[in-house]
This record gives sequence, C-alpha cells and structure tokens, in this order.
Amino acid sequence: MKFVRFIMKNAALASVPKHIEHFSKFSPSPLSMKQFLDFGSINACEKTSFVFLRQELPVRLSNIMKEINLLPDKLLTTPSVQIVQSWYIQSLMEILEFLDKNPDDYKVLGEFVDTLVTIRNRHNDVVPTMAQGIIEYKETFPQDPMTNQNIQYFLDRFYMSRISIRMLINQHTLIFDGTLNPVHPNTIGSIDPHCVVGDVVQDAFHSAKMLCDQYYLRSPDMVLQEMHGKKKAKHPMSIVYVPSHLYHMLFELFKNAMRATIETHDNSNTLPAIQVLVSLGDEDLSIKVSDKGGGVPFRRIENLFSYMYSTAPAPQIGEHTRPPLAGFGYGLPISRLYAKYFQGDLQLYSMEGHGTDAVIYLKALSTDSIERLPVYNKTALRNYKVSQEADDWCIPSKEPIDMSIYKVPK
Ligand code: P4A
Repeated sequence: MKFVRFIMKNAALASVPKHIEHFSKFSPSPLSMKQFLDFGSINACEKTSFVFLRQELPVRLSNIMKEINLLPDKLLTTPSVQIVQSWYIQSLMEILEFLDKNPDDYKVLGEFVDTLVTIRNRHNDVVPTMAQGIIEYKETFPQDPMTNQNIQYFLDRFYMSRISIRMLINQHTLIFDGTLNPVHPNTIGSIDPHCVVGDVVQDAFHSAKMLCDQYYLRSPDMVLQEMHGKKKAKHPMSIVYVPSHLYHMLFELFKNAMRATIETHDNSNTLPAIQVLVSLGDEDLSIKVSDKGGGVPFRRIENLFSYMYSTAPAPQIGEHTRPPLAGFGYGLPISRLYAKYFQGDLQLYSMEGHGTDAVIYLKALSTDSIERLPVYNKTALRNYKVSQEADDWCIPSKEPIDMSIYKVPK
C-alpha cells in the first residue's frame, strides 16, 4: 500500500511540468469589485465559485511558476527558493485533484474549502522565506550580474500574484464556510462595500501610536481632514475596498512618519503633528500622510521601495535590534503593491530638510477597481534576460576634466 502511494505521488509530481505548460497558456482573468461582490451576494453559488477557482487558481499559479523557473540558477537553487517552489508545486497538485470531481456533490465542495485553507496556511511564510533566499544568494555570490532591477521586477510580480491568489482563497473560504462574520456582519468576504476611510485611518494611526509610545515614550498627534471638491466632506467618505489592505498601507506610512518625526525632533519638547488629508474626486480617492520629519534625499527614495536594499540578514540573538518602528523589511514595496492591486498607487514626495508626503491613490468607483495581475508572456520573458551590456547613460565622473587642455593658443 505504501509502495502504491509512493508510485501515485511520483506520477502526479512527474506530470506537474505538463500541467504548468497547459495552464500558463491561459491569461489570468482579473476580477472587478463588482464580480467579487456578486460571488458573495444572496444568490451566491458555491458551485459557480468552485468551478471558476479550480481553473483560475491553476492559471495564476502556473503563470507565476513559469517566472520562478526563469530565475537565474544561482537564485533558483538556493535552499529557500527551492522550498517556496515546492510549496507552489504541492498546492497546484492539490487543486488539480478537483478537476475530475463532481461540482454537484456537497462533499466535494466541503473538501475544496478545506484544501484552500491548507494551501493558504502552507504559503503563510512565503515573504520571509523568499527574503532568506535573497540573503543566501547575496552571501554566496556577492557580485553577480543579477541586478537589483531584475529582483525588483520578479518580486513585484511574484508578490502581486500572491496577493491576488490569497484574495481569491479568502473570498471563497470566508463566504462558503457556512458561518456569518460576527465581527463585521456587513462585509462580503474581506470586502467592505462601505469601507469608511477615516475610520481605517484612525485605527492604523492608533496602532502605530501605541508602538511608538512603547519605544520612544512619546508620539506625534494626528490631524485628519476630509475634502470633497472644494467643500469639507459632510458625510464620512467610503469606498468599496478591502479594509485590511488599506490598514496595512496606512500602518506602514504612519510608522515611517512617526519614526522620522521623532528622530528629527529628539531635542525638542513638542512634536509636529502628522497631517492626513483624504480627498474624494470623480475618479480618485487620495490619502496624503504628511510629516515634518526632515525628509529623505531624492536619490534614496527608490531604495525605500527596493527589496534588495531592504533585505538585511536577521539580527543574531543578543545583537542590538532595531525598534519595530524602524519600518525595516518589505513594508513600503508590499504596501505599494496593495495600492496597485486595485488600480491605485502609493508614492512618496519628500523634501530633504523638511519632511515627507506619502500619497495613497485609490479608485473612487468600484467599477474602476479591477485586479491588476501579472501575465507570463514574451514581454515578461525579455525582462529575465540579464543584460551584460553597458548602460546607455554616462557614469558621472567625480573629477571635472581639465578643460585647459582644449584651450586654443591665441
Ligand atoms: N525621513 N523621512 C522618512 C524617513 C526619514 C520617511 C524614513 C529618515 C526612512 C526610512 C524608514 C522610515 C522613515 C517618512 C515617511 C515615509 C517614508 C520615509 O512614508 O517621513 O524606514 C526604512
């Protein structure tokens, strides 16, 4: 019996490349907020969602697995990246099991929910494990041509794919686990059709403030202003959105703003407040978080979003560790992906010597909030070819050249 199971398992494993080939030929299907809400409406059909997901999840998994396979061997063969890849293979195999099952059998639908929960848990630590892979690669090949740019390109697409797959899994498991959400009865899965932006701003601010007080024994206040055109907003502004995504972004921005504010005013008794402006237009709902924390030189802004530059080895036990407000890790790049996931963005406008404005742009209309998904194709493939060629912009020389040698004698 054990032997038969061994053979079966290996037969399934051997057929994985063939399935990846097949499913990666399909483009992922981006869903709109409306489609997400329809899956969770009164006449929501678990069977429809099941039939959609047993196709769509293999498509999204296979598209990104093709890109994992394009990583240079030196990164792909690190122990950590190998583990992550094995999780993707295992999860793909588990979903493929449902392709020949009967959608009208309620037991099949129940097993599918259980499988999705197992898969979600398996992938919980993908972000720190990939980060460890980057560390292993940097340690083994300190000066390899695989550039910051290549790693940035891959991880932005890889983490965006992961956000989207977890969104699909969360929606299905939350809506069809047979219970109502007792804490948030009006949410549909993880989506709040009336997500009150000001409330999420307050929540995220207060969490960051608690951390800040704990470590610095002080914290700046916040002033919140909501605008609708030229008028002050009468009603609290709301959008159709995933509150946990918005909270994640705001929490990150508040931690950064507080750290910068405290570190630049450490010999002052007062701290300038963090100003938040929520502005609703016809197309965008924008949230600006402004601080007077001294800002960052323009040259360094890109580094704040870089996976490579923000991947530092974990502090050894006993070693001095940075406070949790440091905003280390992947806070900003992942926050920007959350904003981009539903067609928004997150940008920093900093003025060195003064402070930083961080702006989250979201779509005001749910009809514009459509998933932004990576697709594996020839254009993507081109971005994995590591160029050995020289840059097409000059390297600025530090020493000005001696112009006198060009002087023409009179
Ligand atoms: N000034 N301004 C910011 C930072 C500094 C800042 C900062 C020193 C740099 C790194 C960091 C956290 C803060 C800010 C708001 C932001 C981002 C950066 O949204 O005031 O952690 C890596």
